[in-house]
Amino acid sequence: MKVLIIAINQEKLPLAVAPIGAACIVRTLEHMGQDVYFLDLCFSNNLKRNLVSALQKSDPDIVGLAIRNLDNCSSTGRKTFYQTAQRVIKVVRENSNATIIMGGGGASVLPQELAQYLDVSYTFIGEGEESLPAFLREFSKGRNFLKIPGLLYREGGNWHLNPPDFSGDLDQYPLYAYEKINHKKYFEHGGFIGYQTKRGCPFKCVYCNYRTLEGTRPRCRSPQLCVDDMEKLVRETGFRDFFFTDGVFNWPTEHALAICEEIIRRKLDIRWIAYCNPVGLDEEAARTFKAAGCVGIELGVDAVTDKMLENMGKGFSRQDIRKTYQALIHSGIPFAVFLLFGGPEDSYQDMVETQKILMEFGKANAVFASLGIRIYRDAPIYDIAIREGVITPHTDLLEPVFYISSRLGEDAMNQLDRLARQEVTWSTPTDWNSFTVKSVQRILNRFRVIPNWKDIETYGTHMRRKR
Ligand code: B12
Ligand code: SF4
Repeated sequence: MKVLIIAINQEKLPLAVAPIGAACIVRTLEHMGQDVYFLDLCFSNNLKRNLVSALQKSDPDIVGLAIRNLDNCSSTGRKTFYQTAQRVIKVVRENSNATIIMGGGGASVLPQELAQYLDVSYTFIGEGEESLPAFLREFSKGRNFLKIPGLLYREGGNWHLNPPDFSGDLDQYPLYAYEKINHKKYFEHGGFIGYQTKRGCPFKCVYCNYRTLEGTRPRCRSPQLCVDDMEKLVRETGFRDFFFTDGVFNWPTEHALAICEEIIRRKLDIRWIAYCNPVGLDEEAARTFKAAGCVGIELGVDAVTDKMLENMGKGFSRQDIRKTYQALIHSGIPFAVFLLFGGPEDSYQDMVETQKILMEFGKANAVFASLGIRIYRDAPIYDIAIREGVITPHTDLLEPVFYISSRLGEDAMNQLDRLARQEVTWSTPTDWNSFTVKSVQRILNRFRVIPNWKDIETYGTHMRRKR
């Protein structure tokens, strides 16, 4: 069977993200002995021509769409991307008889909505290393899809959804097909070598849907294998800047530390950035991260006041945030703090207090404050939004719907903007969508300033969009 995998991700700012999920699928298929072709549309200037040419070359029986993003999850300056998948499907259907399947982070978050909108009969939720091979075996033989984990499929006009399986052992999976990715191009657009050290997050943040994508039990790839892979990626690609794509890199802490110790032991000369959580990010962890090449931490704090930490389900305390601030400041690792306002019962008072408390803790290189929670069906916020009448069970969530606490008035975004303007390192989506910031990002990407937020203090006041 011939399979063509198409990576659909055309968002290039703040940085272009290499399609490592699609490349995992390519490698899995190669290991099965399938004829597999790969097309990455990220830098395509002529989608139709590139598609037609790939279809002619590969003559596929199956076309697999890797859909990474549906939208930018931003309540202000909203952008949706799923229409690109629709354009791709139109060209595929006009130019081949292949069966279309789809997967990826974007497809997994709202599979029913997307499958119906795009009229695609097979959608994979979550990871594909086990489910896709199982599907292909059934596809060519019995066509009994009942046991394929995480598959949403249409049979006789009815939709069936099999629960995903999160028991796969990451040590058994091969390294993704890195050689199929044009790393040079991604690096020119601020990109990194993406690398995943684990799947699964045990935290219960109110807005998060990662349990559907990866499960809730951390499954770690052994530190030795991770560093073997990283050595190989450096050697084979010639690049050395990594982004750990784990939802929380520093949890379980022992795993993150073991990877860092292995990097240090092998003297692997890399630079890396990761998403971290204040739980367990203490002085020792920060020192070890720095020694292992960490050049930036993106700290998912979201809330700071006791009430909002509780309501956002964060699982850490204000004291944990304070300790992590101190540890990062002492270590000298640049860090950016991400805040998400608008959660249940959030108020202007909480916003003001949040800024005051964080400024008392010290200075982060950047604070990114956004407003409004993108509602997904399988995130805890869904039930709250139903209860409060923000949505009904019939609301179409493909076109993004945001939860914003009713205690914040119509003017919430302006209030947040005004607050952010009081601190030079703070910014909001109003700034990120401005022409000036986009131009600055392009320049920083071009000169490979990483992380691209580390010097915001020097240009922060100029990036404010005039209101
Ligand atoms: C790390 C990450 C980032 C990093 C990426 C860093 C880097 N250099 O790689 C950064 C911070 C840059 C980022 C940015 C954005 N991200 Co992001 N990101 C993630 C995260 C946490 C991991 C993605 C990843 O690389 N996973 C590892 C790979 C190996 O797994 P995978 O891609 O899921 O692939 C597996 C399966 O999906 C499946 N699969 C994949 N393709 C296919 C195809 C077929 C045919 C099949 C069968 C299976 C299959 O098999 C693969 C192997 O198991 C996910 C959430 C998550 N937990 O998955 C969000 C996520 C993908 N991001 C999301 C979004 C929205 C964005 C942004 C648009 C946010 C913004 N406002 O700017 C930007 C877009 C940037 C861009 N240019 O694309 C959303 C997408 C959903 C949506 N609503 O659209 C997600 C799902 C988070 C969420 N909110 O739910 N992101
Ligand atoms: S937001 Fe981060 S810490 Fe919270 S549940 Fe999701 S992945 Fe885990």
